[in-house]
Formats: sequence, structure tokens, C-alpha cells
Amino acid sequence: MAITNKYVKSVYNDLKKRYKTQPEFLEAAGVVLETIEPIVAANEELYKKNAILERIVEPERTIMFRVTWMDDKGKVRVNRGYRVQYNSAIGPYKGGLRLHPSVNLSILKFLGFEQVFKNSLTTLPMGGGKGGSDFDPKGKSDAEVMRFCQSFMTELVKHVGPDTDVPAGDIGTGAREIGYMYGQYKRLMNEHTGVLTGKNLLVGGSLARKEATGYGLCYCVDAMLRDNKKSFKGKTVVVSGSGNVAIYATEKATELGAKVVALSDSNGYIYDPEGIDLDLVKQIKEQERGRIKEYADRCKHKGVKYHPSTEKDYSIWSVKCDIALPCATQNEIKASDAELLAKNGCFAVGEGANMPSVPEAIEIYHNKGILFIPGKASNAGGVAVSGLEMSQNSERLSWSFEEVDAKLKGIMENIYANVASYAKKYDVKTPAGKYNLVAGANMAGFDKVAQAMIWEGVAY
Ligand code: NDP
Ligand code: 2IT
Repeated sequence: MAITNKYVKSVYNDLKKRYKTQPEFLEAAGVVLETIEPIVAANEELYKKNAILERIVEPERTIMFRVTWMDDKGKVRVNRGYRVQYNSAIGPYKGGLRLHPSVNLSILKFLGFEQVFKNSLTTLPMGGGKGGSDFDPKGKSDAEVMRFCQSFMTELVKHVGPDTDVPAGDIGTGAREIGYMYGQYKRLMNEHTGVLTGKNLLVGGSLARKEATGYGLCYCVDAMLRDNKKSFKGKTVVVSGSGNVAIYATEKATELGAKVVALSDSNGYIYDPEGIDLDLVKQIKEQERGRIKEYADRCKHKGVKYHPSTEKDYSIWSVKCDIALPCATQNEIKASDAELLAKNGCFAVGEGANMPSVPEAIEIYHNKGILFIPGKASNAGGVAVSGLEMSQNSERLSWSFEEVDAKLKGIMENIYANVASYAKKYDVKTPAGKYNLVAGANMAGFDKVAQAMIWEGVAY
């Protein structure tokens, strides 16, 4: 990582000293700080006077709590719960809740930090936050998940509200979990409000929220491809993960004329040379909460193969593709995976997950001329439609699928144009001579938040 500006360097060095044990957070902060250097250089005195960099890297508030619940055998279980309220300069804190055994403060701070800039890019009035718990919903009964969610919300209720902080889904938190949390919020507060997004359509959820992240990813990547005189049509695509984002990215990429040939979960990946049968994936994943391996056992297509993650040199990125859409989790594309993608002729990567590419992988994309759009721009469709859900809740109306989808498409195309325009304005190019969209996204997202913080004075 090459940070040259002295002010930026001093802020990053302080962070590295203070948060030695938070590698994911330092990775996210490092990439943002490194790539916003041109806009910092252009506004250095103003930012210094207002301590903008020193402030923007620290969450406004971090809430950590114990979540105690009882399993089906009557055993009392304990998890750790968190909400990182990162930045409220442009609106109420907004961001998902992750339920996964790996969850810790480093991961939630990286996610909350990224969310601040992502939400800014949507142009909607939303600040950034993230939360969750190291609770693992996998293998738990519905009753256990419900008891966990009720206990989690019993504390969270003190810190959230439709104009304060509006959580939503993320890894491990889907419609079921949002429902149990919403029910408990209502019971404690005695009010029906838009305190969570991703709600059931019966109680104020938005049409197209379920599809939003995956569809939005494809709309954004499509804008990037068109800008480079390319398209999804006739292209081979690899999507990692098989959760909410992966499923609807596969659906939209297919609709745009591509063939998706691989999907994964944490146990392995499937390769289907005929193109993924998405109805079967939805049945296995959305209905049965099963494993992706079952696809290989049940799919009628010829040549389907399952690769367990225990295989030697395992990597879904070894599957030859034109376009890669990582939609599982952070740091899933290492430098060696990026090399594989490049070697096999992949020409575009669009991130559905948050920070799925390690910094060294991004360097490889940039050196090899692979088109690359980072998650905080390309996966912003989920939170954008969450913002639209908040608007619908406020006016106590619901919009049609077509209306929400059209707004989503407009937002994603606008994000691409704005990101590209910042890269152009500050003339930041990759070694291969393309505009650097990582720098563009970070500068565009940062600029609005920094301006709002300055306007609001020394508040937080
Ligand atoms: P889901 O829980 O629906 O699906 C996650 C998928 O990724 C599953 O297939 C899961 O496999 C796989 N996965 C998760 N963790 C790991 C891991 N450590 N190693 C390997 N595979 C893993 O989550 P989403 O689809 O909602 O989220 C996917 C990504 O997209 C995350 O990075 C999330 O932060 C990001 N995102 C989500 C948004 C949303 O609206 N939902 C919005 C923007 C970004 P398994 O079942 O085996 O764990
Ligand atoms: O990472 C993300 O943007 C999300 N998990 C969605 C957040 C939201 O508030 O909809």
C-alpha cells in the first residue's frame, strides 16, 4: 500500500497502532485512505482544520452487548451482539446485521466503514452502520433462531429507531430473522414503524428488496461494460456464494444474456456447463436451507460437477469465465485467484459481496487491464432499495415492483457515472490506462460525507 500524503499517512499510521488486532478494518481503511489522496491533496487545509480524516475513521458510537438465549435442550447459550454506528452526517445510521460465527469488531468496523461511503453513493439520505453477532443460524431450529433474535432485539431496541438507526439483513440474516426481530421490536415499543428494512411485504416491506443487491450489481456492471463497448450478452459468468446476493445476481445476469456456470457455499462449488438451473438453487437454498452440493445430485443438466473445498488447490476462480461476480464474503479472492482469473481471460470483475477482493488482487486487475468495480459502488443496490423501503414506510404507501426496479436501475447507473466522473475529474488511472474506479468510488462517497461533516460543525 503506497500512501504518500503526509496527513493521510499520519492518520493511517495512528490507526495501525491503535487497532493492531483489527486486520479487516485496517484493510478497508487502508484502501480508502490510499485512494482518496487526490481529493485530500486538493482540500488539505480544510480537512485538517476540521480533522475530517481523524473523525471519519472512527465510529461515532459502538455498542457491544451480551445476547443470552435458551436452546431447544434448555441450555442457556451466550453470544456477543454489536452495533457500530459509524457516521450519521448525511442521515440515520443504516446497514445490515451479520449473523455468522466469524463476526467480531474488526469485521463489523470494516463493514460499517464501507457502508458510510456506499450509502453516500446511493444519493439517498442514509448514514452508515453495521451490526450483528457471532451467533450461527446454521443448524439451529426456527425456535432457537427466534429466541436468539428476540434476545438480540431486546438490547438493540434501545439504540435503533426509524429516524435513528435502521438495520437490515446481511450474511445469515434473511427474511426469517428480520421477522423475529421486527416482532420483538413492535412488542417492546408498541409501534409499527420502519425500524428495519427487508421486511415481509405484509408489514411494509418493499417489492424488489430481495432482488435488489444482485440485480443492482448487474445493472452497475452492465453500465461499466457498456462504457467499455462490451455487454453480458453471450458471456460466461462465475458467481461465488449461493445466498441472497448470488441468487439474484445469477437471475439478472442470465436475463441480460449471460450464462452463469458456477455457484458456491462455504463447503464447495458447483460447475454446470449448461448454465445454472436457478429454480433448483432457490428450492435448495431458499426453501430447504440445504447445501450447494445437493445441486450436483439433483440437477438434470449434463456435466454438472461438485468440487468440495477440501480439494487440492481448490478455487471457484479456476473456472474459466469472462466476468466474475464474487457474492460470498470478504477476502474470498486472493492474489492467486486474481492471477487465475486473468490467465483464463476474465475481463471484468464486479463485487456483490463487501470487500471480496484482497488489495493485492485489485492490483492484479488494475495491472492486467481487467475492468473492476468495487463493492461499495456495485452492491449498493440492496441498501438503496432499503432507502426506498424507508420512503414507502414514511408515506405509508407501497410502490410496484416495476417502479422500485426502475428506480434501482437509475440509482445504479448513476452510481457508475458518478464513480467514473470522480476518477476522471482527479485523473486517476490504472497502470493499464483505464480510469481507476476504486479511487472514483472512494472519492465520490467520501466527498459528500466530508462536506456534510464540515457543514454540521464539530458534531461527533
Ligand atoms: P447470505 O447469508 O444470503 O449468503 C452468503 C453466501 O456466502 C452463502 O452461500 C455462504 O455459504 C457464503 N459464505 C458466507 N461466508 C462465507 C465464508 N466465510 N466462506 C465461504 N463462503 C461463505 O448472505 P448475502 O447473500 O446477503 O451476502 C453475501 C455478501 O454480500 C456479503 O459480503 C454481504 O455483506 C454482501 N451484501 C449483502 C447485501 C444484502 O442486501 N443482503 C447488500 C450488499 C452487500 P454458507 O451458507 O456455507 O455459509
Ligand atoms: O452491506 C449492505 O449494504 C447490506 N447488507 C444491506 C444494508 C441495508 O441496510 O439494506
